[in-house]
Amino acid sequence: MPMIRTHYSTQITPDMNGHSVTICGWAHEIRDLGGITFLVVRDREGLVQVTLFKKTIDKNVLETVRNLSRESVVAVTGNVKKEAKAPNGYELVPTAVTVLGKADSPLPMDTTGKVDADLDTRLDVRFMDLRRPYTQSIFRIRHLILKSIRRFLDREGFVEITTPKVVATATEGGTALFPITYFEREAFLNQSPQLFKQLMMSGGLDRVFEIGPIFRAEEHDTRKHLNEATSIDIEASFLDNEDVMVILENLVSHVYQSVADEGANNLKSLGVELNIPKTPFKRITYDEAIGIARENGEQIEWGDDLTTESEHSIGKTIGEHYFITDWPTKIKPFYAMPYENKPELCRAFDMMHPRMELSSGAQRVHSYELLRSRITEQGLNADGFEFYLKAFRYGMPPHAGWGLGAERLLMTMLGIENIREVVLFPRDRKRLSP
Ligand code: AMO
Repeated sequence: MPMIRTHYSTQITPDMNGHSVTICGWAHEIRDLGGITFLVVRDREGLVQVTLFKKTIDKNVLETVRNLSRESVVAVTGNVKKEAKAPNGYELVPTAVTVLGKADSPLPMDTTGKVDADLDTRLDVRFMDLRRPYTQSIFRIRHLILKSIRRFLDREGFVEITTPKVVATATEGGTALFPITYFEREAFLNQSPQLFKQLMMSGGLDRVFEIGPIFRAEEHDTRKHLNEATSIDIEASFLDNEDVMVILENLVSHVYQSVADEGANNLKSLGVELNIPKTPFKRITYDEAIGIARENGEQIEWGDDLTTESEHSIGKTIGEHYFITDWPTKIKPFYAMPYENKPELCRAFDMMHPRMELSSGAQRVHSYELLRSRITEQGLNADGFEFYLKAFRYGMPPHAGWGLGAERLLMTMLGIENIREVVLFPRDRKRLSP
C-alpha cells in the first residue's frame, strides 16, 4: 500500500523532476476541468498540486480523485514534474491515490479561508479550525515561545519543576477558587504554583521554573481572561525584585527574537511584523502610574488596583513594555515583601504590555513571623498554610519570582484581540467542551 510518506510538501523541489514521492494530507480542493483534474493536497507545511491528465492517467486513480470529498485524508504517490505555475514550482503526476480517511459533507466549517466563521463555531470544531494556516500558525508560534522560554531559563540555571494542581488552599485570594470533590474532602484546583515554588527555595533548588495550568474561578467574560490559563512561573533564591525583573525583560526580548528568527513563515501567514522590545523596559512606580492615569482623566484613588481603562490609558502614554513597581502592600498578596522603611509599599511589580498586564512578581517575605502575620492581616487562616509556613522556620533564603501569562504574551505579540484564539480548547464561563 502506497501509504508511507516520503516527503512533506515543502521538502519537494522542482529539481527533483522525475522522482517518485509519496505525500500525505487533506484534499484541500478538487477541480475537474474535463481533460484535466486538479487535486490540491494540504499537509502541515503547505499545498501540493496533483495533476491528472485524462488521456494518460490510470482510470482507477482518476475515479478515486473524482469521487473524493473535500477534506478527506489521502496518500498520493506520484512523479515530480517541474511546473512554474504550481505552488512551490512543481506538481505531482500521480501513480496511486489512497483514501485513508473519508470526510463527510457538508463540512462544519470552511478551511480555505474564503468563508469567515465566527469564533464560537471555530472553537466548536477546533480540529477543523486548526486546518487553516492562520490557526496553525498561532499554535506553532505558541510552541516556539514555550521552547525558547525553556531554552532561556535552562541557560540561566533554572530547573523545571511540576507541582500539584489539586490543592487544599488558596494563594491568590479566596474568591476565585474552583472547589472539587477529593474523596471525602473538599479540595481546589490550584490558582498558582506560588506556594510550591517558594517551598523549592527552602529545599535548595535555588532557581526553579514551571510552565503549567492555573485555574481562576473569576466570572469575568472579557477578552483577556480565561478560567484555565497557562502560567510561566519562576522563583529564585538570593535574588531580589530588581534581579528577577531583569530576568523577565531579557526573557521577553529573547522570546520575541526567537520567534522572529524561527517563526518567519508563521508570522507571515498571520500578517505580523514583530518589533523586538528593547531592554531595559521602562520602570514607573505605582504612584507615577496613578498620576498618569489621573492626568489622562481616569478617576482612580491611591490604593485602588488599576482598572482596565487605567491600564489602557497608561499603556497608551508609555507605548511599549514597562514595569509598574512599588505597589501598595494591601492590594498585593501576603507573600510580597513590604519595604522595611515604608511598609505600606512592597517590593512587588507588574510587567505590562501597552494593552494589558502580562506578569506580576515580587521579592517575597522570607521571615516566618512576618509571613504569618501578613496571612492573618489579609483575612486568611494561617493554620491552613502550615505546610507552607513550616518551610520558613527551618532556613529559608531570601527569594523572588514572577508569573507570566503564556496566552497574554502570545496574544499581545501577535496583536490578537481575543485570548480564546490562542488556547486550543479555552475554558470560560460558558465553554466546557470540547
Ligand atoms: P497573577 O495572579 O498576577 O500572579 O498571575 C500572573 C499572570 O498570569 C496571567 N493570568 C491570567 N491570564 C489569563 N486569564 C486569567 N484569568 C489569568 N490570571 C492570571 C496574567 C498574570 O499577569 N503568584 C503570582 C505570580 C508571582 O508572584 O510569582 C500570580 O499568580 O498574565
